[in-house]
Amino acid sequence: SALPALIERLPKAELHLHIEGSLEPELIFALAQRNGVALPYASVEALRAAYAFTDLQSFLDIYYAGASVLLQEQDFFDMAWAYLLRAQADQVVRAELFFDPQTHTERGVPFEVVIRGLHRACRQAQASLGVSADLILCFLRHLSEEEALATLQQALPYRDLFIGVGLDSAERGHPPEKFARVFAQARALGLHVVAHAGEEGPPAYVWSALDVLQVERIDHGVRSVEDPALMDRLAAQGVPLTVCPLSNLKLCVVRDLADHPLPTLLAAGLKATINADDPAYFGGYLNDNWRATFAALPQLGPAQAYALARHSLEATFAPPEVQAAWV
Ligand code: ES4
Ligand code: ZN
Repeated sequence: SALPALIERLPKAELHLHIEGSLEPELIFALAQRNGVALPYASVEALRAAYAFTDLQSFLDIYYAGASVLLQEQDFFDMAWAYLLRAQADQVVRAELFFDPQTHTERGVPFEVVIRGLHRACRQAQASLGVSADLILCFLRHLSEEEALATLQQALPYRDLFIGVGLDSAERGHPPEKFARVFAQARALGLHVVAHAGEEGPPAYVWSALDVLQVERIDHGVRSVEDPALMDRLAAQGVPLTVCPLSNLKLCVVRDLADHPLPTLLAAGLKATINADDPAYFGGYLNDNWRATFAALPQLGPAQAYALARHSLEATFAPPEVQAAWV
C-alpha cells in the first residue's frame, strides 16, 4: 500500500524528544575520547548490547551514564545538531526538545554551557534546515522540589532561551503534586508547562498533572485508557498526548506493539501524537516509530496518519506566525 510513502512525506512535529536520549553510542564514544572521560564499556557494540531494558529505571541508569560524556558547550551543540539533521530527514518541521539540566549541573557542568550549546543548534536548525526548534527544561522528579526550584532560579537569566518546563525521570512514587510550587512559578513566568504522566504511573498522576500542575500537554499518558472518566476529560478538553510507541515497547509498558493503546486513544477522540522519546536507546527516530506502529496495528490507516500528523502540528507551542507556515 501507499501508507509507508504517506508516513514519510507527511510534515509533522516532534513534541516528546529527550535530547540526551538522542546521543548515539558512536557519539558517546567520540565525546568520551575528546573529553578524556573513561567509559565502563569497551566498544560501541558492547554499549549497544547493554540496551536491554526491563522497566523505566533500568533504562534511566544507562541513559544518565551516557550523558556523562557531555562537558563542553560544543558537545551539547553537536548532540542537538545530529538530532535536528535526523529530524529534518523525517519531515519534522517543528521540534520541541526536552533537556535535563540537573543531569549536567550535578556533575559540575554550568547551566549556561548546557543551554547555550543546545540553543545554538536550535537557531542554526531554523536558519539552515528550515526546522523550527525550541527547548523545554525538564525537572528530574526523583530529586526534590527544592532542587527543581533552585534549577528554575538558575535558568532565569536564560528565560528567553527556552519556552517551557516539563517533568521526567522515575515516575512511580514521585507524583506530579510533589512539584506544585515550581510549576506555579513557571506558569507565573509565562512558561509553557507539560509533564510525563501515565507512563508507568497510574491514571491518578494524569489527573494531578492536569489539576495541580495545570499542564497543557501530557507526555505519554497511555495508562489513561484504564480510566473512562479521565478519557472523557482528555477528549473534552482536547489535551494533547505525546505518545511514544517504541519507548513503551522497549520499557515493557506494553508487551507488544500490537497491544498498544494508540488506536483506542484515537477512537475515543483524544489528540494523540507519535513521538520518539529517546531514539538512540529505543531503536528508532520519528518515522521509525510511525512505521513500526502502523505495521503492528491494522486499525491504523491513512485517516489515522493524517489525524496524527495534524494533531502534532496543532499541539505545538510555536508562535501563530510560525504555525501558519504549516497549514
Ligand atoms: C524518559 Cl522514557 C522516559 N520516561 C521518563 N523520563 C525520561 N527521561 C528520558 N526518557
Ligand atoms: Zn519521555
